[in-house]
Amino acid sequence: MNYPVRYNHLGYTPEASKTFFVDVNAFPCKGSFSILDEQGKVVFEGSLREGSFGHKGICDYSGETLWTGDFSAVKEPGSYRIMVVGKDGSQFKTERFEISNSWILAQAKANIKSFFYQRSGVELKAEFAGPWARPAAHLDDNIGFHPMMERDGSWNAHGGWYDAGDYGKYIVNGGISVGTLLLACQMAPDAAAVNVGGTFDLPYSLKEETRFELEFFLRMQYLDGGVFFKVTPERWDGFISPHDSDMLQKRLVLGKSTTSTLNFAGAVAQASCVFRKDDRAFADCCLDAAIRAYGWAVENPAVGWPRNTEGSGGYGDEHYDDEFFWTRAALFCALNAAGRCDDSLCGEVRKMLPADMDKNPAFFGMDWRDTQNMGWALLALQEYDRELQQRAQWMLDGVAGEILKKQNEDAYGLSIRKFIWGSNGEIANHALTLLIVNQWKKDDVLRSASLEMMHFVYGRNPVNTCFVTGAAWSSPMHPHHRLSHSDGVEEPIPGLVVGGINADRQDGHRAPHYPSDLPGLSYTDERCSFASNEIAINWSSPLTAVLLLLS
Ligand code: 9MR
Repeated sequence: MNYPVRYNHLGYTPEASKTFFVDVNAFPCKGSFSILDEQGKVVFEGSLREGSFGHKGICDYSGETLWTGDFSAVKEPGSYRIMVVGKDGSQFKTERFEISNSWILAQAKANIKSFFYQRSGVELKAEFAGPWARPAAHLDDNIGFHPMMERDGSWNAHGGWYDAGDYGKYIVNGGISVGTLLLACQMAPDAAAVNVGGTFDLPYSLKEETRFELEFFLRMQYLDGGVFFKVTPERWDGFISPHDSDMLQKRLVLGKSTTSTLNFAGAVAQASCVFRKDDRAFADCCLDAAIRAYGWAVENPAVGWPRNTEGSGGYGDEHYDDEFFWTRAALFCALNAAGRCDDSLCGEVRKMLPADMDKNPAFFGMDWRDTQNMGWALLALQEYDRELQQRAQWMLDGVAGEILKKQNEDAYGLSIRKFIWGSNGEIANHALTLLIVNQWKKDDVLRSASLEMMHFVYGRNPVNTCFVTGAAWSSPMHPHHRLSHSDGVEEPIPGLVVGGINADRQDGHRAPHYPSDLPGLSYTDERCSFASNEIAINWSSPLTAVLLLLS
């Protein structure tokens, strides 16, 4: 029998709304349900209502007819199951889940730790990494330039996070990822400063983990201010360890582009604000690097991506206005935070920001290609310039309203309208937009709506999967992730969110076994499915941010 109940496999929080759905096509039922406690005792009985959110009838992307059970009245922390009774009298009980305040923070910490596991070039010691310990490899501290660059010499591109399931290290994508995490540090400074802890205690906080990536970023800047695009193996690696990859092939530096230089500038300018109180020298160094990068981009406003995908992804983007906006917004905040509002550069970028805003209306979320929401968020959250702040808050308020409207029209409470590559990242980014607005609106509706989106990521979805490794009974076991497949450990590295449902199925040639042709069932827990089951730092970062803000 297909699993007929859609619920958050981790759990719910005591005070929030708690709903689940039953697919009544798969399980014709009587319309009543019970909540069972740890001893199997019925603690709540309720009736299912037809439809889910504002949606009634058949969910077009999954073919399901969903009815909703609401047990928000159960507030007592503990471990529970849902039970529904079929028309034929059969009973269906879910696995256990919790009602608690702690699962969100525990998941936030697991997510933060997943960045530690993505570290390149350094040893991961068993005391911190447990069974996933590994020796230092891919040092990248003395590597050559790609032949496309027609350039001799070598470069120190040590450190940084692997981007995803592959061993590339990219500035585009690294930028939006570290930028999103820095935004979380800014919005939830206390939570971002807490040590990660967990099974293999890590004495790092989110803030410190972001610094690991930022230090790699600083190494990728050339003397002229421009920033290299990526570190790539010559050819795509097989599913081997970093150490074995070192035995087989070289790694090379490739770039520079306007996008990589501006991703760098935006992110390190943000870093100069976040680190200013703790480490002024580092903050100044970041600000200086951001200014030099911006200067390069102004001189070189349309240098394209390197157009090489022989050993790593493309991240091709030839639209630069959004990156300029992000950078100018970040520089404006960083110069003010450094007490340099009288610098001519601060005045210059201030003058250009209204036109940047005209050109780059906010989207529902940000991603590696469209970064303008970072600009909007930074301006909405700053207090140096009231006019810019008000305009940015007004823009994002409007977007949040649209997200809420869309959420209520969808059977699963999503505001996305298509499942694309990395849909879980997009869902998390929409949730993050709501929580950014919540910073000044303090409206519980925004918080609840973002939690509803988390329910999808953690199990309440048509493929009945908790999309984060190591989190629940239904978590992926075979992510498209070279580190997880080459370490001899059966369990994948924990805390990583996979891309999730992707109706475009770009991996068709690898013959993955998708459960059906329906768009909403385009997910399979198989290693070959890079289009649905890969992990990536830019999907983990908004998820981490949302969980931290909800914790
Ligand atoms: O997330 C990226 C997605 O938006 C693109 O459509 C796709 C194809 O270009 O690439 C994705 O990014 C991959 C990158 O190119 C290489 N590392 C793995 C990334 C996640 O799959």
